[in-house]
Amino acid sequence: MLINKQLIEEQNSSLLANHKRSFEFVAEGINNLEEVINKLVAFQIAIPSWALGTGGTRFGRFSGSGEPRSLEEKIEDVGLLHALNQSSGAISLHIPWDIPSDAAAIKSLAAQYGLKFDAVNSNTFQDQPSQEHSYKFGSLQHVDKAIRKQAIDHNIEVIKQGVALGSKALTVWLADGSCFPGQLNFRGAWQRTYESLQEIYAALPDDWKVFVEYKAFEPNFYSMSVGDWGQSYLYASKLGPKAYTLVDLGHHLPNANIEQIVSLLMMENKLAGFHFNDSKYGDDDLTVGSINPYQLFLIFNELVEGMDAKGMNHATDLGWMIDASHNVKDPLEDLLQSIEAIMIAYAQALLVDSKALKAAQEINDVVAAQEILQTAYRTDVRPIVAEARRITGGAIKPITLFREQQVRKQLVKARGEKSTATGL
Ligand SMILES: [Mn+2]
Repeated sequence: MLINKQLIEEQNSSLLANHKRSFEFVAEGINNLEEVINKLVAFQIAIPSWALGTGGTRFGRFSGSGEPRSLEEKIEDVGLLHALNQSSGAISLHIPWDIPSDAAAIKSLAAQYGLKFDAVNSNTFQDQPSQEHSYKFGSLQHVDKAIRKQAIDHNIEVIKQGVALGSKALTVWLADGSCFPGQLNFRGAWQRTYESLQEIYAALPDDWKVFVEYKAFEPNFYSMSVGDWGQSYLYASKLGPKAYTLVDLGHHLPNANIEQIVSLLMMENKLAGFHFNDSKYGDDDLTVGSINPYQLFLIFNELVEGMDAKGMNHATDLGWMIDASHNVKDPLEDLLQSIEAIMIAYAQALLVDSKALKAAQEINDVVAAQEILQTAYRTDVRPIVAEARRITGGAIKPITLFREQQVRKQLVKARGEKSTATGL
């Protein structure tokens, strides 16, 4: 379903007087207001095709209702989010969960909703019914050459699917690793993974990138073949200029300084982009900003500082994706919250007085440095983010509109009480 533009306008006009008041109150203290709003308008975050249904845990999955039953319906859902917030103008597909039967038709359907295709994701972490060999003991790292070949061929197939959709990057996340000491020779596993990645790299079109995503643990609990940013960086640097490191916020050991990782990867031109989510303990895939919004702000602070130092375009030079999905919320409301959290953190980072911060750092004024960062972080930028949505035709209050219009109820009516998102 499409959200009627008129409904958005009607809701906005009923909220306009209050909105203007809070907007003007914050806006008064911001020198570069126009620039901040333009940057917020340009900033788009890709929605993963696997986040549109209710996520499961390893203990089970409680399906929601009215989940998208096909790729077409997933695109429809992302279109709905984008109509509401004007900030989710891209979709990231997971192959083979979402193989388009007719790429041209899917591409034009997405275009109707104003959506582009972000990075395509391969999957060698589970066996598909049709496949010959099992990935039980790994894919690109496997000791058996035939299994490595199957995994390489799959990645090349994903690139082909992505080319047909106008995507420009392949994300490789490997579940490969070992669960027990002695199971793997670390150098052997590294070398085999590297050689497999080289073959995939060779199949990339000229204007494509490959993102090597790392994860500290799970599903393997002793070693992961791409376990941290150092290992990913090693692969990416040896592979060549089209290979980058992808940072998934939930893929670190507890208390890792992610903002420092981001800063250094950017310094070396090896940061691909993000999978946003939040976590308390491990790879919890919780709503972005739900646990640690200050960390999210600090990451954006490094991003803005680092991108500006290199003259990068915030909106287009890195890949911005959500990778979160959970059990207990309506997935669309969850995604609206995640996008809002990202936009808030980005807006706050744009407010940091970077000159004053640099000056404080030069004289070791630790107190002033903290004050500068926290002044930006403690600014309530929600009206600024809402204004960026409003002027582009989005809703001042997306979740309220989603609820008032009983969007989920309409989706259930169209798709059924017991529809389960494909791939989940
Ligand atoms: Mn991820």
